[in-house]
Amino acid sequence: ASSQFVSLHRLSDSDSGIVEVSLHRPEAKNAIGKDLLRGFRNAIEDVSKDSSANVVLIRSSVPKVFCAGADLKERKIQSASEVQSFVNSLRSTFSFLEALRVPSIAVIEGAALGGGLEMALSCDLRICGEDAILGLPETGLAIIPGAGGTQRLPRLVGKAIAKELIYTGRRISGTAALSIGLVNYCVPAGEAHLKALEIAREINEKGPIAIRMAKRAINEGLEVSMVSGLEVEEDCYGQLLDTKDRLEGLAAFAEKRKPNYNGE
Ligand code: CO8
Repeated sequence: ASSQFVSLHRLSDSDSGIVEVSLHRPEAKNAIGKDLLRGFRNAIEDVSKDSSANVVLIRSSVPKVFCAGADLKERKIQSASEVQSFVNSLRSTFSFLEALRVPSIAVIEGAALGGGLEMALSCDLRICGEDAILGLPETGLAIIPGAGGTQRLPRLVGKAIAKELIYTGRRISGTAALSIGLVNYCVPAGEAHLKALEIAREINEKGPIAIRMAKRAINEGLEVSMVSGLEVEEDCYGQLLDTKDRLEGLAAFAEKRKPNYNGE
């Protein structure tokens, strides 16, 4: 389903396991208003229901911007209850994105600020262009990152660096983001989508259920003790034992050919 501000697109042929969710609200630099948020939520719900999707790219179809964050000009945001309900839907949408069974890759060209960066933080990987601008400027608006930023950023880059970025609200370049581990790759401006596709293709060739289980094991395991985490891993591994794909992987190895996985 595509909406006015968000489109869902599936690639074809050997890339058919790759889907792209694109933000498109050029006049507001993809600022997240209620309509864009609803469209985004619907798009990722569609991805979650699509059993043949293996990896999703979250990107912008507006040049030189990923997402400028929450729509600061939308009417009524001065009332506490309106802000509360908006931020609640932002939170639940980003948690839904993070919990998608398939990996997600944020493709960041230009600004990813506030809620825009929080969206990218809810993805599994982030790829940016060199002239990207990343930051959580909320404290400058006398609020704090409220859609996961205070939790996901420190888990990714460590407490001290996250505190500095959040306390100062500083905007950093793609190159600086790479140096602190906020993004997986920083590539020449304009090439983030290509790099993301390259990685998506690598993922798309692997056993699809294995990728889902790897994501679950890492995400669930990191939130609990090591002992419990190892149990999560064991459970995820166990779910792969009876798959046809596991046998196909072994057969392909023995026959010196590429495996042909069906997600079964
Ligand atoms: N909300 C609404 N409109 C925006 C936003 C935004 N977040 N960002 C940009 N726009 C609009 C501009 O107002 C401008 O509109 P107009 O043409 O009518 O004046 C248009 O987009 C183009 O913007 P610029 O001319 O500024 O474009 P530049 O390319 O020079 O700069 C930037 C792009 C870097 C993205 C710049 O616009 C910018 O810094 N934007 C603000 C970023 C920001 O502070 N975001 C908010 C972070 S806080 C957050 O996301 C969580 C808040 C949760 C609160 C909940 C309240 C609902």
